[in-house]
Amino acid sequence: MFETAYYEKLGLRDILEKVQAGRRLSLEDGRKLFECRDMNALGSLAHHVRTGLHGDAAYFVVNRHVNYSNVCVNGCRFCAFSKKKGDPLAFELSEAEILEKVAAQGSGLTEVHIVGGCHPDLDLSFFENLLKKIRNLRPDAFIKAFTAVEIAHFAKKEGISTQEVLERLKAAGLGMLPGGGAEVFSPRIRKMLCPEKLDGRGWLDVAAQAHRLGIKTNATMLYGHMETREERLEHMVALRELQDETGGLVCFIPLPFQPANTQLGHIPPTTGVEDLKTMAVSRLMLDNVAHIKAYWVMLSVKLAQASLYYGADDFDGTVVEEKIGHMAGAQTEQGLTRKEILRLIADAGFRPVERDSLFREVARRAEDRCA
Ligand code: V47
Ligand code: SF4
Repeated sequence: MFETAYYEKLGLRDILEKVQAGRRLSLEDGRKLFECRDMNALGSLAHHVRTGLHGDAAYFVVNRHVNYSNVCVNGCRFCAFSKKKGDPLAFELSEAEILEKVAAQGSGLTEVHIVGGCHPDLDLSFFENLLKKIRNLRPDAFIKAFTAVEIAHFAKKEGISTQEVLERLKAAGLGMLPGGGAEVFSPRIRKMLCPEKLDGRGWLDVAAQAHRLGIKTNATMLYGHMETREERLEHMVALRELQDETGGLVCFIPLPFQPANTQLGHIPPTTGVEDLKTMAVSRLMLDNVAHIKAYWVMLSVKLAQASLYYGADDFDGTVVEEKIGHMAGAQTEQGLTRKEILRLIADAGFRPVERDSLFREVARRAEDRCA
């Protein structure tokens, strides 16, 4: 139960009324929420929405990340993962090495998450063959692969349309696109931090095209670098508009910037309060996106757990091997076991629900429950 007088005192009464009535918040409402210093009041609003959608469920997935290569033609200033060809830290996995990683996971793997840099030489046929082989090797695992940025890169490299790239990859086994590469759509920020990369409009267009082809996507937001809170809100509103149009967004993932080993190493990491605020505002602004992910790799496990009270309903997954955050200084584990995730969610007071990439509940036989 909300105390209206309390929200009145905070200047948030109209927002409380909108949230209670399930009405859409404006950009100005988002500004006020970011300015609110009362974390309990803000968290309660987000928790109300989250609980209305998902009750006491908190989702997780048994997944594995695979980065096929960190060689990238772009040089985003916030990225510590990408390297140029010939750099001692550059890597490129062969098809056999990728398949070995996918095969090494015990039974019960539900999702394979595959991304890499925009590689100058790898052909689309390499990825088509790879997806086909993964599908044969692990018919039970859903393939979530290639950001909208990689899709646009493949199209440019092959001299074909992004539509054709998506169609060919879908035929080879692609299930959905992960949410990376969205960063913040603001042209001001992209010009400063990632001028070579697909622009914000381009990201939204590829996502919309994927949705129209029946390929769902996630969407991320990289925050805590040089963007303003206003630019974060504009990013959320752009995604909300996309979702109104296509309905193809599955999950939104706010990613706190990890500064180490990047060209922005002087920027201090985000604080816990800013992370929780951003989580809560995301939940409240993105009224048409069902799921908000607390990606423990970047947030820390403890803050991801707390995020479940600030609008998040998803804990992501077991991950197994993570490079993008860790090369930028993330101090978290490489992976969590299913058992650890169950404990973290239950200890936070939620009901753990194992899901697949599309958030369909996974029912496990006891013998298929990997550690
Ligand atoms: O696209 C790059 C971001 C993304 C840094 O869809 C950084 O389920 C923080 O998209 N600090 C990759 N972030 C991760 C990603 C993701 C992760 C988990 C689940 C899903 C999903 C998607 O990481 C990149 C970029 O936006 N990134 N550098 C950095 N220094
Ligand atoms: Fe390349 Fe992605 Fe890193 Fe940008 S964020 S440099 S596109 S790997």
